[in-house]
Amino acid sequence: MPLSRTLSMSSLPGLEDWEDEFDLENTVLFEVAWEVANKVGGIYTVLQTKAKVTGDEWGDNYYLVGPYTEQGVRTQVELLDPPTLALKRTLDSMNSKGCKFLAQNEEKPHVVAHFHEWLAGIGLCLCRARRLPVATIFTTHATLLGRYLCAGAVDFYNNLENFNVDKEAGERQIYHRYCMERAAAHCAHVFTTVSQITAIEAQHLLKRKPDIVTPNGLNVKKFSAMHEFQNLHAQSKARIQEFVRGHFYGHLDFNLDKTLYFFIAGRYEFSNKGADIFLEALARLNYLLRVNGSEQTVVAFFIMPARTNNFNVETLKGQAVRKQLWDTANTVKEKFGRKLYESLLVGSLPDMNKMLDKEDFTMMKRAIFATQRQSFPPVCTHNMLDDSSDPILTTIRRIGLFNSSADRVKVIFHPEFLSSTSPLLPVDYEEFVRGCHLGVFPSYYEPWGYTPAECTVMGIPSISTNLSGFGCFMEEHIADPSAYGIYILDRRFRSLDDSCSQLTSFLYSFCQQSRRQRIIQRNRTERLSDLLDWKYLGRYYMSARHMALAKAFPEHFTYEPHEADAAQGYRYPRPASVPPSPSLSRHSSPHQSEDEDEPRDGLPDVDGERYDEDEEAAKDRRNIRAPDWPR
Ligand code: G6P
Ligand code: 1S3
Repeated sequence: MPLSRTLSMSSLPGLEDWEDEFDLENTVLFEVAWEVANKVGGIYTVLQTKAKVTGDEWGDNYYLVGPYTEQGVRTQVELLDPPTLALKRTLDSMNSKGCKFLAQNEEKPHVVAHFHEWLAGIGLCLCRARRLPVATIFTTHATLLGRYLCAGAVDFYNNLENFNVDKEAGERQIYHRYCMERAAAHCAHVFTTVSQITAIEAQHLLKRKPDIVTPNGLNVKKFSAMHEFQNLHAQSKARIQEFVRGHFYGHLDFNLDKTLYFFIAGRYEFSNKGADIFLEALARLNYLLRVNGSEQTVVAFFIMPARTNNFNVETLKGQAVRKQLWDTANTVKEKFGRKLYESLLVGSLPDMNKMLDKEDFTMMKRAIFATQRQSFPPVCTHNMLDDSSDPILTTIRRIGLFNSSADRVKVIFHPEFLSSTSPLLPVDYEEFVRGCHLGVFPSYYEPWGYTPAECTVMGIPSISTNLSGFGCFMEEHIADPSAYGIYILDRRFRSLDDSCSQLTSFLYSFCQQSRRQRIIQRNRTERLSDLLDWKYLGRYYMSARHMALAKAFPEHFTYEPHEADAAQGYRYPRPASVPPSPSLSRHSSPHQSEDEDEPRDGLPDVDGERYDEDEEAAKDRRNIRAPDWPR
């Protein structure tokens, strides 16, 4: 009796549930990676978020294999006895022989072993070399050589087919690792990668075309009401504002209500992740906002870990000064309140001249005095070990974004991942993203790119590129991405300078949106989250496993190739009731204030039309054209 499984995506308009019938009885799945319960980078996110859908499909027959780290075991692993006799015997045998294994027992299950990245790929090569009866899959999340080539000054995408791969790998002293990666790709029954653009790269650099593209998904948290995630934005923004109040003490001459928070985050690969072009665009944005007399201020955060020896004194002082002001205000408020209360108790209105005494004024003056500072607010929150050669700091020095009063764009480089226990900015990454207005990820090398995807599921607009897997995926599946707050920068067919101008124009037009337009746009962004849910994207991994089983055990399994292509041609429709770009839907009056912008009862007015979020979403569903899949 075949096990049947349905991937439900009923909230994606036009995309039907995906019924899958595949006999998984007596079949076991091992997923092997260096990042199992070991938080290093994006692959950890893939495995951790995917675990639920994979567990739903495979139940107790799903095993994740990773490195043993004390920290990982303490914080992420629940120790259990082996659930089956077969596994117990295998583990006992491994222990007694110093870790030699794979699958030898009487039950002889069909084993699928899925290896991620070259580090784990060596296991795959050994499986094949020893002719173990295992269906193997190799997924690369980036090619080693691609990452190295892009980090140098190489016109990568125009020369993909021309690289002498052995020579290039040798020159970069990664030949041994490159060979392992290439061997794993070739040994695997099924070779997959995370995006179409990386598939092309792999074809040229690893010399094998991936069989299936397995895009990365997320676990999407569903809110019962739209305003819930909007409220979270407001709450998290308030936490960021508190930090900004402290960081810019003595220079708080800008209106926090008209301040936008942009950010870039990720592995510190300066040009691969696009920090270079982002800084350049910020300098241009600063100029545009200044010459146009804009009231908006932008605070741009760079969250990229670098070598430091802790927070710097000036940054810590900023938060201490803010706290002191807060404490002073509270002390005075309490004294004031007590006097007011005493006065009311005896039935008289207080004499306002006697409400504050000399001591109160002295205390307040002292607190104000502490906010005097001779220097600009720091651009970096930490003491950097490589301060003079750090690429972000070097560029900031060159473009002169020093957080002066005249600057409309302020920069804060936080060279450490965020944590809710930080004395500086006590928020975790998710809370930080929710509080920001725009994520900016103008990567040059980005096989997938989880950062913009995370923004999307939290309803925060983002900028990605047509050189990132995420950007290409969204471009393919959404009729009008920018209307949904998904801005895709062209880094493929334009010069660096032209891309930078395009990025500047994205940033500048974002700054010109009213609060109401931002709220509407966030609603639309959040609506796309289903597209990035593993409940939908998990189907590609299923296909890869089925294909591997069919190749390794053809007498038991057959594979229907159309499964993998089931969603090709699917396009999420353009929002039904509004112009394609939010920058086109302006106020009828130029004098409308931010306060008037707030949508009342969820029914703001857009270009004279009444706007209703639910109505718009419903129209989207009605307007969807029949998808032309499967092909
Ligand atoms: C959410 C909240 C609103 C708040 C708004 C601020 O939508 O529900 O109460 O006014 O965020 O938006 P902004 O884009 O200005 O941060
Ligand atoms: C890689 O991690 P990275 O940031 O070094 O794998 C991630 C997960 O597949 C992917 O999202 C990212 O683009 C790759 O670059």
